[in-house]
Amino acid sequence: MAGAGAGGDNTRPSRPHAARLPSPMTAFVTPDRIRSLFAQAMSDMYRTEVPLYGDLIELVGEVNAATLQKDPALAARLARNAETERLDLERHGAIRVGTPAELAMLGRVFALMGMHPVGYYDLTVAGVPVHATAFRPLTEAALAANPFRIFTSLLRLELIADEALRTEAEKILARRDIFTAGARALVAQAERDGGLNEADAQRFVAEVLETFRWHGDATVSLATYEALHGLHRLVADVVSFRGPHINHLTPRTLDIDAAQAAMLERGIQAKALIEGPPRRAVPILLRQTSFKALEEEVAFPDATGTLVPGRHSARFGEIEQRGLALTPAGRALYDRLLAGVRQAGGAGNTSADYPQRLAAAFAAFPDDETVLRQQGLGYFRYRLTERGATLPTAERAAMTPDALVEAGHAVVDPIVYEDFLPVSAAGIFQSNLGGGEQRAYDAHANQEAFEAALGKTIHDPFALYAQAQDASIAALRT
Ligand code: OOG
Ligand code: NI
Repeated sequence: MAGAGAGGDNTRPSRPHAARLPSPMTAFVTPDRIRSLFAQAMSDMYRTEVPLYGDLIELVGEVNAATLQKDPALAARLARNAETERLDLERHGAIRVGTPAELAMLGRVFALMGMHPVGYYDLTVAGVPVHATAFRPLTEAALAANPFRIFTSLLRLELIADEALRTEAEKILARRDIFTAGARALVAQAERDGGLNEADAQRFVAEVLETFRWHGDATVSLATYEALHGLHRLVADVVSFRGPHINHLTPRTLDIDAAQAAMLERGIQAKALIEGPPRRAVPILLRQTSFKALEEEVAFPDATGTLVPGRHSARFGEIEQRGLALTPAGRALYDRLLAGVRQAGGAGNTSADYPQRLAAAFAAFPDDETVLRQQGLGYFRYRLTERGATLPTAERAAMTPDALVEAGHAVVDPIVYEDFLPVSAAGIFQSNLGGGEQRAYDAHANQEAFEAALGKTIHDPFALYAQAQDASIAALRT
């Protein structure tokens, strides 16, 4: 399924190259190391490209420090789940690619960084002609090392009814190579040899970074851009440039309401509404807010090669707060309550009373950790207390996880949601594409086609959370 250096599905700290000879000249670095280098390089690049992102990082850092200081129980919980260190590093980004070949190559690039496709997202239901996956680390150890993820969308040109324009878009995409020759060579080398040494890993990251860089000059004429834009803003964004520029990088905050207030205080034009569930005592899944895409100057070549000035909006800022990962039962309840609120309002989440209606609907969602656990709505990680660890193994093994918790022999913490939400993602797409644009596509989810394009199977997120929970339960008994 995953390519070379993938890091595997083990739940212990991964030592994928332990069997190789540790010669200092050839020793391979771990995929975790390459991902950390990459995440840092992306963050540094985006900070210079979009200075507002740097402001956002600072703001979130301040909010997180204040939140941890006010809430020692939360601080202790993060510490015991190896989340404290990763918090300051934690980001997700998003890109959009145009062809199956581009997606397949990205899948190989990300595999070398220990980032694998998890979850399938169909955005056509929200009028955006793409489907997507998130490339992310799979195991608890890899997530703790660096949880960097990239939400990756593939354009579905087949949904474009205008045949002439669709053919033209296909031709334009066929002409470009979004990867440098150096990146291609290093991917081939790593797959052949089974890894990269430190120097090659650094070169690899520098080469790969080029794929995600912003280009202020388009590859198409202004007229072509406008025609593509007429199909959908997103089509213009994907087709008109040399590569899939990173369109946002999102830090994780521990208190999104405080961060949202701080953004508005500093004059950052945050989106009016936070996507996802309402504020609760037990945060669930994912809450996100963004600020609008920047209008950027772009130079479009005319037929003679002369550059003609124009504008495009692509890049924006976003922050998110992550909570409990829900089981299929919990997720079904979430989806049902959210759909009810959105339908009742008639206009999605744009009406003024949406926050009140959202909160009212979610009164039906238990908001107590013990109840959530007992009703099987969320995934939890169990851990023996010091006292529990002194119990004879046979005695421990005879007790259920719940009985161990009740007797004070084990503590239990929510497993954090590491993925995305299709309705929220659609809201993010809509807001940064310029608001009210809604199209109806006569399409349906097509995970098979996406996987065929990618050349890999998508991991089921629920299975990964269940694996983490089960491993923690098994550890209570050993
Ligand atoms: C991706 C939007 C989805 C999220 O956080 O849900 C996303 C895009 O605009 O390309 O990033
Ligand atoms: Ni995002």
